[in-house]
Amino acid sequence: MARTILDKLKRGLFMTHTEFLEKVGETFRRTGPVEPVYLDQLEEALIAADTGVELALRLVDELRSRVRSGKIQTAEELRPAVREQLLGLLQETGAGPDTRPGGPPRITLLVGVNGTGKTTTAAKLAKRKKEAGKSVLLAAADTFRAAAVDQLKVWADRIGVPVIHQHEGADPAAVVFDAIAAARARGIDEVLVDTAGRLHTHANLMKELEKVRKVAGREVPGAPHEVLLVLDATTGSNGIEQAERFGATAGVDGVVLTKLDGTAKGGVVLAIADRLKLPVRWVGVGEAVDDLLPFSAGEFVDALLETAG
Ligand SMILES: Nc1nc2c(ncn2[C@@H]2O[C@H](COP(=O)(O)OP(=O)(O)OP(=O)(O)O)[C@@H](O)[C@H]2O)c(=O)[nH]1
Ligand SMILES: [Mg+2]
Repeated sequence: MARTILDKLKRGLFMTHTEFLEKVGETFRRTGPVEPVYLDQLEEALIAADTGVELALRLVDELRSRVRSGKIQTAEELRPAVREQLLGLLQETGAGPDTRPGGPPRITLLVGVNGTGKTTTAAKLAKRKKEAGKSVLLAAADTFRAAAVDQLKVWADRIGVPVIHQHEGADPAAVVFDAIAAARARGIDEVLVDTAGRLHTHANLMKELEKVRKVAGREVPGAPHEVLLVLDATTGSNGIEQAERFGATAGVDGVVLTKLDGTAKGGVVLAIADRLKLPVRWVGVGEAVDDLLPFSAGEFVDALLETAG
């Protein structure tokens, strides 16, 4: 398993040979006393990798002061120092899958703007949970487009889990209500709710999500137990802005970062931890149903730094 995430991440990170890899690699291959230019290069590389300017400056300033005070003396000490910084940042948010119990049924909402990978992730998660021995039900609460229900049905058939849906234009909260009733009747452990990424306006979408949350909470104490914001890693810092818009109203408490196979800008993981203070719980590394991996801070940082050669 550990190999899988490293290999897939590395494949993703290798796809585009960015400045990050060149510059960080260059810095980490240095030997002897630390020169100011090494740290400048590291700073540029972090910025180029979409960590966000503020974070890059903060991390490298901290290294600079350690160099000044003599705590870091040689270039060889830079890589472990950066590793420790990045790990610390990620671990603060409690990165990794959410293990808090809930339910039954335990309710998870998948939210996010259109096209980020909510429906695919709902299917991938359903398969993982099923394989972990849980009974799972999918709720098709994206009623905005008829195709959304069909897409979820195709996935559900493929992985062999039931899906609760209504007609196009139905009230998503009613779909969730039905799904919870069905889950109760069938003794299902987990309900995964796929939601719409786009409505006529952002305010409508937020209102709709709020209603879904309310209905879930009324039907099952403590629900929704998990609200996962699905973010597309290839959108870089735009994704962070989307997240800020979503987070406040939708009660998001974790992130699924999709399409990490299609970007060399893995730094967005760090930006999520720093700016949103949200844990990355899962990463999507491809379009197939098995291409969802539990996020591990250690594996991620190693993949990032190892790739930098
Ligand atoms: N390469 C790659 N593609 C992904 C990943 N996750 C999702 N996709 C693709 O992204 C596209 C959009 O995925 P959906 O799951 O339909 O996204 P959505 O958020 O449900 O979209 P809307 O319902 O329109 O808001 C599809 O072509 C997926 O196959 C991933 O981790 N890697
Ligand atoms: Mg969808």
